[in-house]
Amino acid sequence: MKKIITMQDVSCVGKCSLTVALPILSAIGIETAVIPTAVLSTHTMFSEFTFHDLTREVEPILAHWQKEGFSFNGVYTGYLGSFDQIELAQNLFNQFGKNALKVVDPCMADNGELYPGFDVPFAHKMGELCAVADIIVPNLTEASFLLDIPYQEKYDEAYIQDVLRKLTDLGCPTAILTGIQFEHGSIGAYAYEKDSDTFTSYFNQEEPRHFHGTGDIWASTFSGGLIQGLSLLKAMTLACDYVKESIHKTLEEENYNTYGVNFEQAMPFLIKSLDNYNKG
Ligand code: PXL
Repeated sequence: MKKIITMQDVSCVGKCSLTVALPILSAIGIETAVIPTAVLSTHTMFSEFTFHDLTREVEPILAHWQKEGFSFNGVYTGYLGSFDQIELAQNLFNQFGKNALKVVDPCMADNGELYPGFDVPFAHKMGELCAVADIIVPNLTEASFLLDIPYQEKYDEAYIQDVLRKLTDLGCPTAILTGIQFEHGSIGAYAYEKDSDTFTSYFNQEEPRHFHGTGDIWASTFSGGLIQGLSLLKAMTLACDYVKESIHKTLEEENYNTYGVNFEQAMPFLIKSLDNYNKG
C-alpha cells in the first residue's frame, strides 16, 4: 500500500486542510500519516476563530518517525501558518522526501488577496519551500505573490505559460496553475514540466458558483492520484472532475453551506473514476 505524509492544519469546521485531505487520500486507497500544524475552530474565512498552535509538536513527531524507520511514497504540504512551519516543512522534505514525491500547495491567497494573517515576506518564504518541491499547485493569486507580479483577472494562454515558466524558475521541475479561466463558463488546470518543456491542460464546464476549500480538494486528489501511479494529465483530470462533482452535489442541496463543498457526497464518483482509470 502506498503511503503519504500530509502537513497542514485541522480546521474543525470548514471542510478544508486535513479534514478533507485525510478522507480523500483514504478513499484513493493511500495510507496517510498526518502532521497537524494547528487546531482552529473554523478556517480563517469566518469572522472569528480559535487557534491553537502545534508547531512545537512537529520536530518530536519527525524524530520519532525517523527512529521507527518509516518511509513514504509522497509528502504533501498544504496551509502552513508561519515562517517556522515553512522551515519545518523544509526539514520534513529533507528527512522524508528523498525518495518521495514532494507536492506543495502554497495555500495563502485567493481572488487577488492574501488570506488573513499572511504578508508578502511570508509569500516569499513559501517560495523557498516551492523551490524544493517536485510539483507546486498554486492558484493564480498565489503564483502572483510567489513571483512578485501584479495579479491579473484577465489573461491569455501566453501569459499563463509565462507565469508557469517563472514558477519553475523558483526551482521545482513542475508547476500547475489551478482555477484557470480563459473564457467565461470554462475552468481548469494548466501544467508545465520544465525538463521536457511540455504544457498540459484540462478544462471543464464551470459550475455556477465558486466555493472556499476546493483548492484543498483539488490538491489532495491530485497528489493521491499521482502517488497511485496516474499520469500528470490523468491526476489533473481526476482532481478537476472531482471538484466539479463536489460543487454539483453542493448546489443540489437546498440551503447548502457556503464555507465548503459537499465532497463527501461526491466520493462514490471519485472512487468510480479512479477504478475506471485503473482498468483503462
Ligand atoms: O483552504 C485553505 C485553508 C486551510 N486552512 C485554514 C484556512 C484556509 C483558507 O482560508 O483558513 C486555516
